Amino acid sequence: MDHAGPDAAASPTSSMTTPTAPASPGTWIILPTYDEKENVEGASTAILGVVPDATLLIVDDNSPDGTGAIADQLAARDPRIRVRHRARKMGLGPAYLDGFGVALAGGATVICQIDADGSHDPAALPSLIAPIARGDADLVIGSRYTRGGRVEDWGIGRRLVSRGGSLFARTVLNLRPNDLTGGFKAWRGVTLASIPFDHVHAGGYVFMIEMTFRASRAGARIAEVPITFRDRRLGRSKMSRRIIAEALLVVLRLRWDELLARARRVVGRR
Ligand SMILES: Nc1nc2c(ncn2[C@@H]2O[C@H](COP(=O)(O)OP(=O)(O)O)[C@@H](O)[C@H]2O)c(=O)[nH]1
Ligand SMILES: [Mg+2]
Repeated sequence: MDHAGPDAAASPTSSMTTPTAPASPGTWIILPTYDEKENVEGASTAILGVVPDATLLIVDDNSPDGTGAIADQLAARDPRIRVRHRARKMGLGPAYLDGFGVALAGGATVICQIDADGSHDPAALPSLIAPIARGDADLVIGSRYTRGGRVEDWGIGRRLVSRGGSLFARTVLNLRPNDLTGGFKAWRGVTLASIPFDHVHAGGYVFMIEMTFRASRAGARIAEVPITFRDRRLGRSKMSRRIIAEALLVVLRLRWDELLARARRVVGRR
């Protein structure tokens, strides 16, 4: 894949130890926001402090608290920041797909996903980007559940949902990564572009699982790098029972559809 070429050339292998990422003009960071007025500026500053030549795309679902207007002010001050405004809250999955589409159309070669609430430390971005720039992986998961990864501050309920959801999806979908529910990831642009977005079922957070599943089945090389996840200090989580129920159903449906397609192929061959 010649996509690894320019990135690899621009990235000395010593980049792992430097505080900022290697020169990465093709890198886009997608930051979805819904009611993050206390967080959006701090997150943007922290991200661009670590990857100064990346493009930061904030995807806001018309947050009632005015996050979108704050994002516009940030973009007016800094040409590296762009804002995608969506008409209303349509869920995290569609917000990400929208952002991915904009990034790919803008020529992104590496696309990162990160939460706006400080749970994902931007300082880890170089370690997520490096395996892609080196040509060793197509999708890198910032992982809480691999050796060296951690979760801080979450109560037992939230830990169970996250860890249990990962285990459930891993078993049902027969996937290798340990952290399937996290939202801190880096993608090779061409890998993301090879996934047909209009087939993606996910409205809510099951999007994280579904995209890793689709990438894996498409033959992507997936790596996990350890991260420390911290609960948000400001604002409120948008996680809900509905989102958890959707995740269970979508995981089962993905497997069901796959088995059905396989059975049809066997019958078709007869
Ligand atoms: N654009 C958009 N962003 C969302 C939506 N739901 C959640 N987010 C953002 O996605 C990120 C993760 O959400 P969060 O509530 O922190 O989930 P948690 O960390 O799993 O509790 C945050 O940056 C949210 O602002 C949505 O419907 N649309
Ligand atoms: Mg969060």
